[in-house]
Amino acid sequence: MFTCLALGDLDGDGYLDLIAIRESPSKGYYGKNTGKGFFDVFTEVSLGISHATDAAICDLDGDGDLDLAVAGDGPDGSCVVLQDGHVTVLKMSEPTPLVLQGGVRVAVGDVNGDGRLDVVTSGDDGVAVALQSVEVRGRFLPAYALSSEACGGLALGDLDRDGRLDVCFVESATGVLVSITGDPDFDLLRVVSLNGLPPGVPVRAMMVVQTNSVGSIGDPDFDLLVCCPSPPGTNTGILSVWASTSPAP
Ligand SMILES: [Ca+2]
Ligand SMILES: [Ca+2]
Ligand SMILES: [Ca+2]
Ligand SMILES: [Ca+2]
Repeated sequence: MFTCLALGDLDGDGYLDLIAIRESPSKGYYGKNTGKGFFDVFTEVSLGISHATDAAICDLDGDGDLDLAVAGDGPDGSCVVLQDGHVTVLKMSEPTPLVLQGGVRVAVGDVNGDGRLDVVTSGDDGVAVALQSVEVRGRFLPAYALSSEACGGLALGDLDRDGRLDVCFVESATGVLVSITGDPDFDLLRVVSLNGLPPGVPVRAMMVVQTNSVGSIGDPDFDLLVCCPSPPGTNTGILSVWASTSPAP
């Protein structure tokens, strides 16, 4: 079963390519966009983990080539796969497991403001962050937990506009939406903690949006969209909008 599709111009030819993640057996596939309306033969990308569920495409090590961060909720957790030099045929390095970091969702962003991208995952074991090493680009430190509750959804955005990315997720059992600074120097400070979702409802997806960019709420704050699937036997899901109305700092 395929669990994730992600787009990025991995070979740098100007056309968006495709990464597809299959959970079991756990594999990644790269489809090169030919630029003629279809994707070329899918080639396998080694992930080295079981139960891969989600992928983010980003230039993790800052060398100009797009890389992969992949969430996995098997015993060997998540991984990163760096691109090995800019070549005409995609060449990925051996996957590197992320220590102490499982999950079903993955996001990439610089959560501690050091200019290096970090990897965040969320899932039944909680939310974890692996900071990128300041000494060695592309190497990630053992993860630390932002929450040890079963969590759904994952999105990064600077909700309080203090210049640092915040990590947003829902603690599933209580339905509490959390936005927390991902920087360990800030002692896991919760920027926002909101009740409102029914306890126990799974979260399918979460986005941070700046709604003034689509003209609906009309202020420059970042707002959150949370999407929950329909409960069994019903055809009504939940789409929650958490609109920030805080004044400009
Ligand atoms: Ca391409
Ligand atoms: Ca790279
Ligand atoms: Ca960082
Ligand atoms: Ca912030």
